[in-house]
Amino acid sequence: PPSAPRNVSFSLIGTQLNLWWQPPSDHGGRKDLTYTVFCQRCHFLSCEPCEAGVIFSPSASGLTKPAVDVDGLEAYTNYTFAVEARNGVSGMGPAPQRTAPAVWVAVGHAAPVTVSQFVLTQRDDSSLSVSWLAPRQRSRTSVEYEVMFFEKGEEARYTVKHLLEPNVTLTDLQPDTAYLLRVRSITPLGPGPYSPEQEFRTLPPDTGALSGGVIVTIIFGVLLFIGLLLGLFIFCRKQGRRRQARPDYNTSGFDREKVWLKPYVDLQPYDDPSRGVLEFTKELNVSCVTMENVIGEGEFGEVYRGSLRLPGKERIVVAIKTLKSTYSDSQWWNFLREATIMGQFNHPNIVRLEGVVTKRRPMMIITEYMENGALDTFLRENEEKFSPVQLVSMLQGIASGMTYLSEHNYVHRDLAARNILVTRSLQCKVSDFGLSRILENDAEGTYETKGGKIPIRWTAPEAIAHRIFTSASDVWSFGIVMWEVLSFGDKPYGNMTNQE
Ligand code: 30K
Repeated sequence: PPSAPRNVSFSLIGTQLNLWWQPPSDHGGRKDLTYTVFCQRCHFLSCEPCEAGVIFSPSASGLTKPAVDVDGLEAYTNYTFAVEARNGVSGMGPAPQRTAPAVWVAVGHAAPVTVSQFVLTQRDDSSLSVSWLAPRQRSRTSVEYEVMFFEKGEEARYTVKHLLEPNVTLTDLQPDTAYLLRVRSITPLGPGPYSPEQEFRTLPPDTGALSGGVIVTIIFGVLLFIGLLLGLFIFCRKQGRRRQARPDYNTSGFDREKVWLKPYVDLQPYDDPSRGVLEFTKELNVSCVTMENVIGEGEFGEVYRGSLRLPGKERIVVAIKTLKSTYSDSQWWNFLREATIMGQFNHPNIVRLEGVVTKRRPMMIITEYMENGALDTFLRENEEKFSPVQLVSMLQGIASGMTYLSEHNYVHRDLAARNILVTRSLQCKVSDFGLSRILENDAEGTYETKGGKIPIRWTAPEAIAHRIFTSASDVWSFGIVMWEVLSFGDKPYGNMTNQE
């Protein structure tokens, strides 16, 4: 029998995988070598054989060439692929290792696909309804469609519509006129190619006189509609009154649903910052908190790994930021500010606050534990180990956290890979809030005029020059983070000085 194939490699574009490998070093002295590919779908450490929807071309077994294309993988799913070499005497007698080490493939977003098979579902003299075949979708990938249409011969005056479903109704069209439309699908990986142009024509204007019966029907219809509107209006007013009369159950302020999409509240308006903290965070009993070992440096003191055991709840692993005993007023203020801000957010890509200890020393901010630590060091330590799709899905997570922050009117001002934390499953979460005044302990906060240090390499020009920090300048920093991530943690602008 042959030995195992060598160096199994792959490339992944969207959900389309290409696998190839090198032939075994020992063919067993025969010429009837073939390969078989085994596919498993994995969730954490448990794997099961791939379902029938995964298609191998030319086939999964009996391959004579050392390569195969795999289609029909599901987005956001992990797979392993093992390649076995066989020949006519495989299975007879003791066999050497004939399967190459399995490769692990983490599929991210699906790539957009060309849409086809347009059908005109309805039309009249001013509208056209068209649907098309949704690309074969075995995944939860979000797909949107972009329709571009224009009157035939008037290509320069086109209109673009975005849709979540594979159909569109174009309205306010000219009667008896031909329209051309093109459609493309868009996934988080970007837009796909446009479909070929499709031509549809509106009906000629309807000039037929209305018969008496039709007029009576229309009058009834209009009356019924007005009645419905009135009913709805009265119903809504009653509901509104009932809601106003209802008492506010939760006065502790820890009900995060309440702050959904409302601007975050800063500590600034409180005379006594400790009161502000009470409104948005949970004061924990120190006896529930166990500190284990130091995992890094925070802005105000050491960060520990530890555990939190709340009464009646399971023990959870947490990170504990401490405020060193020699704190200054401004450090104390920023420490409380970070907890207050973090306590108002609730999003999968924002580091979650478990609670605070402010009544005992050292003061502590207790947050979720992130198994892979800070993104910049994590990438540097794992250079070239992730596929572009994995890197882009990290960035997608950061973008989603930042979108959430901007929706709550929060400007981060220090978005950088060093301030992003990574979970075991490579999910990225934004951290380091409340530093928006002074970046006291960020080593990158170098340039200083009145108003504090600025991390030059990450900061938008208008923020450097005029201190105009907005969500738009956070977007600039996100651009720098994209560069950091795709370069596996290189320093932006390399060896150039901040001045350059
Ligand atoms: O698990 C962790 N949860 C955290 C919550 C961690 C850190 C923070 N805040 C820091 C974020 C980065 N910023 C830099 C200016 C300072 C504040 C909040 C956290 C860490 C961690 C601790 C200190 C610095 C950076 C990250 C963490 N480090 C780890 C290292 C780790 N978790 C898990 C493993 C590990 O192995 C080396």
